Amino acid sequence: MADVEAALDEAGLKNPHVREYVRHWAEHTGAERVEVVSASDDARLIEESLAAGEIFPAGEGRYYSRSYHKDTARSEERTIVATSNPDDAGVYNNWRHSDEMKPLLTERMRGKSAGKTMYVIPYLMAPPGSPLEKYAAGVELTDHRTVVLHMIRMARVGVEHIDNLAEPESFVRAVHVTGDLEHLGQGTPDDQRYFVTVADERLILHFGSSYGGNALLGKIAHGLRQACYDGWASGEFLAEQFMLIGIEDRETGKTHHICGGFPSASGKTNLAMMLAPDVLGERYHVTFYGDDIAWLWVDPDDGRLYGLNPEYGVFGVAKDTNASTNPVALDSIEEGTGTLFTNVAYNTETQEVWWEGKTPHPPADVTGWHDWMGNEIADRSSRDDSPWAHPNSRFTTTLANVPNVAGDFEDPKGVPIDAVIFGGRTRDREPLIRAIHDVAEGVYDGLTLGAEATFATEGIEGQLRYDPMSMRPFMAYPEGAYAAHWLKIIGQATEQPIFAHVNWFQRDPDDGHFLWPGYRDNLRPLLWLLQLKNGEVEGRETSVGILPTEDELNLDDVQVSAGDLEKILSIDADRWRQEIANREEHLDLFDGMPEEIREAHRRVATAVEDE
Ligand code: GTP
Ligand code: SPV
Ligand code: MN
Repeated sequence: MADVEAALDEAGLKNPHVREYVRHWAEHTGAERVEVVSASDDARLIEESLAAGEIFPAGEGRYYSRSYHKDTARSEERTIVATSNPDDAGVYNNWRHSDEMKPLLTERMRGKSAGKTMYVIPYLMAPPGSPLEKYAAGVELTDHRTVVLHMIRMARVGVEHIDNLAEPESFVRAVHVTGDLEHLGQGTPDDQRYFVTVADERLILHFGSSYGGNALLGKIAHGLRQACYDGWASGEFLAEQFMLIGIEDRETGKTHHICGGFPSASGKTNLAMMLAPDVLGERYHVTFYGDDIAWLWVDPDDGRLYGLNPEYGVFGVAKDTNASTNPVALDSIEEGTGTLFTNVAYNTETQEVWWEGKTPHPPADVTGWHDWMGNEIADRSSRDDSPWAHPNSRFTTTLANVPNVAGDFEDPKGVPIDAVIFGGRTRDREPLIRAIHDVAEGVYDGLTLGAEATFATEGIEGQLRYDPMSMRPFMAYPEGAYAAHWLKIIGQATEQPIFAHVNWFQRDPDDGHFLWPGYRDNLRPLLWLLQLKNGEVEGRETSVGILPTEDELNLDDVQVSAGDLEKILSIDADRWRQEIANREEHLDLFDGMPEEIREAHRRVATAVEDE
């Protein structure tokens, strides 16, 4: 049995509620040792992980890890929000009663950390001093050292974050037990995994994965699911899967802030790290605030909507990251940054890493190269053209490494929001950008965000589905109440943001090429949106919003054909009429959708009918 008291004393961890929680779970999971972690332990933990063969060097000051091959993405099916109130059941939150889930998870975790170290990770999901700080403190317990290394990069980690709480018992209890990954029946009818947030007890119990959102509990389970619930229960804020950027105009000296939701693996990190196109680079500079989560609240003093990033790092998709798509990302993960790569391809001789799209072709000399599962590329049959890296392979780096991180990214208040955008992978229908003036229509637009699912979730890549506000996998309470809460929070703002829908992913139906070059060029439609808000351009009214005219959009040096441009700046009325019918069905799924949202739908439907 672990000497829990000694470990807690040694770390100087005094909060009696935290001590009791650690004691309880150490005993329950049968952990052999307990160790309290602070960010300053990183170098030692890295050494231990290297020595144990859990991670490998990937050049100077960078590391590589591989997860179990059936454990590479979030599982939506196995993810559950539990409470004691059946009214909390929504369409997407997979609600179950806590009386059912807590005993089930408790049983599943019993004795499962035997022989292992249980790491105690006190963390804070907010800049210190934030008005939302009381929702931000948590303690993750995990029996997986690589999870600790990730948490140190992704969250503010240290005993100081939980020892001086205004309400010492009020921290999120986040328990992660890995289990025997080789015998959990991932994806079979006998799947043993469970990822449960007991939202009304602020208790997170995740069993059966050591990957990403299943295991880094500060990020997805707390920062999104739990915070989504807390924001609603308290009536104080929104927690959304949103990126958050600043666009600085060096000519006017003004910075505007835009936040927005795109479903998993649909471009948030890339947008947040955007380097302005060369021709616009003298004038505009994009600053990074957040790439995956924003907490939004309204300051009654100035009536503005504020957004803050609760995270401290980036867990980014590797695929297609290269010097032309995202040079900022490459700088953020260069040697010496402490970056951890997961499930990319790895060269055991040179310690290099590679992923699809890093270079146009894989390395010609395959000596030493291994695919993400650890199989030697040289041993492959010539018919095997499966990717070297897993499509959901990732890099983990801390915000301090991101060259365009905003100077005030740790401002406890966050930053005032000028625009809210929604987008996703939509191969047709959605134009490059359409601005929405009315707030109810903006919220309606987010709720009816339809896009293709990606490899960030197991088993559903490419399926077109609705993903309200990009929160479908993280929704914690019923959608009707969620819509009402959005209207309430946004309604508190006296200076409201402009809403817009964007799409970088429209494709040619014949050859499948993307009609818009995307990435750095995505700044152009955003600049237009800010100009529209400031009354500098007028755009063109359509049934589904205001579109830029060709001359309003700055297109200097853009590689786009006239035909493709015309397509992404126009509305396909027939396709939209079909979409309205689908939305009708989608909205009918939800109980208690506010009348304002239904009205917005009717207005858009009538306009589309007349288009
Ligand atoms: P999560 O971390 O899963 O929430 O994803 P995310 O929304 O941050 O997505 P990310 O920016 O990591 O991008 C996911 C994938 O989309 C990567 O493979 C990118 O290369 C690709 N991508 C991002 N932006 C664009 C774009 O403008 N055009 C095209 N064609 N692909 C893009
Ligand atoms: C997502 O899937 O939306 C992510 C990655 O941001 S994970 O942390 O795995 O959820
Ligand atoms: Mn995400």
